[in-house]
Amino acid sequence: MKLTFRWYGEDDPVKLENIRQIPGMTGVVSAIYDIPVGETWPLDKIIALKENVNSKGLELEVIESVPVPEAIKLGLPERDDLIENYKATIRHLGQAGVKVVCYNFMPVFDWTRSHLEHELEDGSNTLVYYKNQVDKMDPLSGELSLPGWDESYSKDDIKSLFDAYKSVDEEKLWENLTYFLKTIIPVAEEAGVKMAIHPDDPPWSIFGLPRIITSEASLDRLINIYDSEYNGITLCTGSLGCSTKNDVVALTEKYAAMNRINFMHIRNVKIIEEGTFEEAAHMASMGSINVPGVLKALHKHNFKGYVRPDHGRMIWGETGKPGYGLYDRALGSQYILGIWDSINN
Ligand code: DNO
Repeated sequence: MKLTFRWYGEDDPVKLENIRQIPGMTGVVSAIYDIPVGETWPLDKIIALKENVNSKGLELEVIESVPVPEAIKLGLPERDDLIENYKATIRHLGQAGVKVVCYNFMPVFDWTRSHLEHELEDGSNTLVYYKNQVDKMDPLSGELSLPGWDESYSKDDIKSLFDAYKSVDEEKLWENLTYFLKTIIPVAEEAGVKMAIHPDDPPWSIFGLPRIITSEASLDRLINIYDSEYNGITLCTGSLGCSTKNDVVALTEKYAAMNRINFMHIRNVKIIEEGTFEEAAHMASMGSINVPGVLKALHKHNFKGYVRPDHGRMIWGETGKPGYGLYDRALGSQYILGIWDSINN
């Protein structure tokens, strides 16, 4: 496996120099953040990003994310032009040596939590999802501000998006995803860029919007849309594993054997009850995810792909992007490598 670390560019309080000092870290996972969603990423910008990362002794082989515009998810007439732009971005990424693109197909909201700084007993803080609190939130109030959104929507934008999604149920969303993948994957194959869909986080419908990448059945359906290793998965242990319905070790085992895991996100979550969870340190006993079991499954299938420690808590007084501080993710990376080394030896 190749261990990587998510980095949000020059504005990230975590610096490339720090990432470089984490033992075993081969590269960063990043994106171009100042191009509006839907536009083609220019080759020169991608190359400048890559050169900057390389100059600090790190690789840039994984992009997370190239966001999919809502019009593609909604299947609006302008989707064809937007898909052309997306294809051009994939070609440019391939030319710059990028090997994997992580993306998602979640309507309107990316990952969603009820609190971003929930204090734990040890004084650290973490991201949590309490069902009873999310159920009370009103996305149309204009007051919601959650992490992970690739766009900041105004109250009016949100309202019109919710209206537009009234005619898109799960089946329609599958249809639109199918249309997208059938056009994109042949280009990804040519460009040498493996696509890796991120599961919905959490893996259930929120605010009445459809969510479809939630389970083994949906991952099976996804990979069967286009039979190619370029049409693969980001197996995110925390997103899938916050539902008791998903056995992430079994899922890792299955899709690693099929060579469809193009990217691994390793995160631990503690399920309080179905629908409610707290994010936890990577060590297995801190939460509900059997991280060593996941790594053993990857190892068994000789996994050579990219892995990143996903969300960490905020510890040692660090402040920054929720889930994406330096310290706890660095600790998580060493837990992952420790397990990997012990399997190897
Ligand atoms: C959360 C991330 C997601 C992910 C996107 C991929 O921390 O894993 O925001 O980057 O869903 O498109």
